[in-house]
Formats: sequence, C-alpha cells, structure tokens
Amino acid sequence: LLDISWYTESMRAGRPVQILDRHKLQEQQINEAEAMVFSVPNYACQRRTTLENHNAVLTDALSLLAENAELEDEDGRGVAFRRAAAVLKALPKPVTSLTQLRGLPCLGEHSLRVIQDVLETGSSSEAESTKQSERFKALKVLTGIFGVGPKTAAWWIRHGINTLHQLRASGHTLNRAQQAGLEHYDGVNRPVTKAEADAIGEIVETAVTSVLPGAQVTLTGGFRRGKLTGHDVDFLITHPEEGREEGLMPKVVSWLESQGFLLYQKTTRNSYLESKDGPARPASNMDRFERCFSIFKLAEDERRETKQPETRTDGVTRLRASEDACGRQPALSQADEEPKPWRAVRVDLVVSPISQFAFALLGWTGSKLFERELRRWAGYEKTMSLSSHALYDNKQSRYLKATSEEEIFAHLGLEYVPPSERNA
Ligand code: DCT
Ligand code: MG
Repeated sequence: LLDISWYTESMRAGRPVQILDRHKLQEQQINEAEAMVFSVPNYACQRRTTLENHNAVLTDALSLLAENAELEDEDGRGVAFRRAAAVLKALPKPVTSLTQLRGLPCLGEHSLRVIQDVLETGSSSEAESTKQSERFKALKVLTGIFGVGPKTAAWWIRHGINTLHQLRASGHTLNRAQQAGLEHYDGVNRPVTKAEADAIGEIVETAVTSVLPGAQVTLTGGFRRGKLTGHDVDFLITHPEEGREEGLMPKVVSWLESQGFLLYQKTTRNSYLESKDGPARPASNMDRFERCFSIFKLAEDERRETKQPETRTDGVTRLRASEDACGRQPALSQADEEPKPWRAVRVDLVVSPISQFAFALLGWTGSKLFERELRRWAGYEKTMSLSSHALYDNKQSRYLKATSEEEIFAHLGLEYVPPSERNA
C-alpha cells in the first residue's frame, strides 16, 4: 500500500501524507460505488436522451418485450417496458450492477428481472425465447403489412394464417390499404435512409410550393431527431398566413398523383376546431389534422442498393421479400425478377394552420414515448391538456398560445429539450 521512498521523501519535505488503512480503503471503494449510482428524473421529457445509448443490450431486450406486448395488444405492459428502456437510454454509462439502479423511476419488478438476467448471462432468456416464438414471428410478419394491426393479425392467426403465403391462399378479403401493404410489403418493411427521406422531401417541397407558393414543408418524426433510418418519412406542412393552408392536402395529393409518385394514399380531413371542440383531448391526439397516409414510389439509386438485410436500431432485422421471418416463401411473387428501378416508402403528410404549428411540430417530432410523457407531465404535474393542436390550462380555463416549441416547454415549466435529445 505504501511506496516507502515516496513516503520518506514526503516526510522530509514536510508534505502531508495520508496513509489509508484497510478500513479506510473499503470506505473509499464504497463511496466510489455510491457515486456510480445513477439518478434520473421521473418523466422522459425532463431528460436529455440522445441517440448515443450506453446500454443497448439492455434496452434492445426491453424494447423487444415492449414490441411483443404491443403486438399482443397489451399496451399497458408495452408502455411499462418502453419506460424502463427509456430510463436506461438516458444513463451516461453502461450499467454493471443492479445496485447502481437503486431508486431509479419506471423500473418495475419484471424489467429489473430482465436487466438482472442480461447483467448475469449477457442476454435476456425471455427476450430470446420471445424472438424465437412462432407467435411473435407470425404477429410481426402480419402486422408488417401496412393497414394490419395486432387485432387483425391475431384474428388471422386464430384462423390458421401465419404467413403472407397462407394469407394470399386464404382468399380473405383485404381492404384497400392492406392490399397495397401486401403488394409493397418488401419496400414498406425496408428501413428508409436519411438520403431517401431527403429525396422525398424535395419531391414534397416541389408539390407543395407548386400548388401553394409560400407554403412550408418541415421534416418531422425520427429524422428530425437525427435518426439515420426510419420506418417512414413524416412531413408537416403549413403556410405563414392563417387559413391559406385550407384545402391544401387534396391539391398536393393530386399533384403527386399526376406525377406518378403515389402507389397508395388515403387522406383524412381536419376535424379540429378549438372553439367548437373545446379543450377535451380527442380520442387520439393524432387524428384531427388533415393527414395523408401514403406509399411513395421512389426512384431507386443503384448505388444506394444494399443486398444485406438491414438492422433496425432496436436490433430487430427487418424482413426482406426473399426471406420472411419464418424463412418461408417470398413476400412478392416477382421476387426472382430483376430488381425494380424504384422502391416503395411509407410517407405521412400532415397539414397544420400556422396558429397550431408549434404544437403540431412538437407532437410530430416524437419519440412516441417522449410525446406520451409530455402529455402525462402536462396532465399530472401542471393540470394542463397538451395535444398536437393546443395547450389548455385547466386551472385558468384558457388556451396558452405558442409560436415555438421553446414557448410550449416554458408554459409546461420544463427546460427546453432540442429534437436530438428527445430520443427516449
Ligand atoms: N406519434 C405519437 N403517437 C403515436 C404515433 C406517432 O406521438 N401513436 C408521433 C411521434 C412520432 C411521430 O408522431 C411520427 O410517428 P412515427 O413515424 O411512428 O415515429 P418515428 O419516431 O418517426 O419512428 P420511425 O423513425 O420509425 O419512423
Ligand atoms: Mg417516422
């Protein structure tokens, strides 16, 4: 413990020397371990969550269990796993022991069991067996069809349909969205790159400014948070003069259709009116804007072509046409044909009046959990109702106006969190 020459030299020079005995050393080690205990605020919107994740193995396991719960239509369980994963994403260092997590919020018994398993064995046996289960694979394949949710998928599975091949052979009636989803299964399930999102952005910008000069297009969703890939591309459209955006969506859609850019589209009309609807939150905060769900036809750049199955950030390999999750038949009948000179991409367009733009931008930037936590914070901590349209103060019985995301955070009594740090 003691370098004698250093000790005698120090004594001679009159420097203070602290000799640590075994007891003191132990105490110091305990203090160091204490210092490593993490501290994280309760709500994800109080935290800064970048894309740099020091605990990817843990959060991948928890995210997979969340996804499985969502596929089983058990949203409560899904949110619990998502919240636990989000806490770990916010930690500045890898977790090495359960004691470091003492006192952290949102870590329930089940999540802690998963974390302990990963820390002890290097992987989560529950996540691994879920990933291998036939039911999980079937739910994932079937909900990979655009327009198919967990309920429809579960119903098909109950009727013996587990694969795309079986679905086709069954002769089940599909709605228009599902038909398009099945037809473009390969493209829709392939991650979209930032370059592809930018290429689509240029097309949307041209369409929007052709039909309404001065209108503005903003890329939202995961790409605005700095993600390099996404499952779709989200755009928010507005015009600086209130009211000029009315009736814009059908014109944009007609333009895109006339140029052959749309493989599928369904537009829903705006139904939100502050004065008429009042502060009560709509059943879903996402469904009141003029919104277009579409599948774009994007010219494929040969140089961008990749032959590798691509991996999502959550570690789940996306399915390609030639290899569905069960390793069974191809998704498309023309799988053996020459590669197409274009690919299908899911694109969401939303039109917002300028007076609601800040709320729409905040609501459409995500992540989904960050949004959910913002609304939970507003309701429980501030007695306010936040939606993608407005913020209502229930105590003062009035709407709080905002022209920027910063103002909304200020109304909510939260420190501003930029998009790149909303990756909870
Ligand atoms: N959103 C939300 N609640 C939902 C669905 C969406 O708050 N139920 C918001 C948050 C993100 C934004 O809309 C866009 O949704 P997605 O495209 O599903 O999310 P994303 O973060 O863009 O994910 P990805 O990168 O995979 O597209
Ligand atoms: Mg998106």
